[in-house]
Amino acid sequence: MPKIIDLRSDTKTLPTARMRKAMFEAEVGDDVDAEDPTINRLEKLAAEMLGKEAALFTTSGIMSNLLSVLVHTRPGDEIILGSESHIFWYEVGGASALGGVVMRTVPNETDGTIRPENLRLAIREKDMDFPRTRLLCLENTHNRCGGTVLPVEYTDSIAALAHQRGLRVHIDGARIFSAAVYLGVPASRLAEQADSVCFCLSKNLSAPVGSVLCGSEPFIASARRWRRMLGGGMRQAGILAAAGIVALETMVERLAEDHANASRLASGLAQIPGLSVQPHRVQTNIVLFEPPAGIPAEKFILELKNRGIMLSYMGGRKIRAVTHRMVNCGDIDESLEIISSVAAAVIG
Ligand code: TLP
Repeated sequence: MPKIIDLRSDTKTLPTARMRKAMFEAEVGDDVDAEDPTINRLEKLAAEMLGKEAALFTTSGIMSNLLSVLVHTRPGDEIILGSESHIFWYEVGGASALGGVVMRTVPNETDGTIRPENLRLAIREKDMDFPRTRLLCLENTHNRCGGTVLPVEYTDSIAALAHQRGLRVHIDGARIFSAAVYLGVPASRLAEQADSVCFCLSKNLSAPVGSVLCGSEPFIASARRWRRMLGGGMRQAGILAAAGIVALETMVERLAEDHANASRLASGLAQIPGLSVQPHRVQTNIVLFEPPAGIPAEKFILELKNRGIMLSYMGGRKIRAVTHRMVNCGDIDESLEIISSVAAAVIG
């Protein structure tokens, strides 16, 4: 079989040998009764790393985000989120379907931020006829904006604005450890002003399953009940949490390598005639680019797939490449050669 270089997502990473060993040896119990020592250990470690009182192991990033909406709001409330946010684009409308909230989007700038003036305008005054604006959702790093990092000062100030107006703040931090590594600060600093934050174990951190939602004790107690209602009480899931602990202990620092590979990829793409890419925008492990003029993105992706390079389609002309533990620097150079030859062939 020809070699495949899978740049579709960091969700494609497989568990490491150390993770599999930890899973095999994990001490487990019934987590619905909080009796799984390995899950309890993961939750304690995650809460510490994110600087929150408590944490909850969940099945996925989507479940963590949904739980956060369910706890912070009640049906009929309005939540504010970026127009490019994952919650709005890719979570099957769950916040509205299951939480009964109105999703109000405000434009995401290209760096993943939301302008304070746009937030101010979107927050409702108290009025008999209006829904209650209850929650601001941020995303760090920002997936559809190309893995961009929200600066600490920005998060602090936008959260302060939201709080002044009576909103709660949630951070979808699926890849927050990438942001922390990029900025050289602990992840807890990035979530300091947020009421809740979640991150994924099964993306850039390479664990096979799961996400962790962090917040205050009462917030997590309530999220635990909602998780149970959604059928997310997983019994002896310490087997999974064991890999999550290894992920937190061994996979965070190495993210810098993925970021370096993403930069290398972006700089290489910039040298290929016809492609459109902004290497200076690449901060973490996501690279967005466009195919040569006149070539539909989906067609270009298919051509590359036939040559063993797998990429994601992001709508319009946008193509996404994500670097991760299972692609090394040599794979990036090989990808660049193939992309270059396919680009030359389609330009003709
Ligand atoms: N993102 C995935 C999917 O969209 C396929 C990807 O490949 O990037 N928040 C953010 C910012 C995410 O990027 C994702 C997943 C999620 C939440 C949801 O996580 P899961 O898929 O574990 O529920």
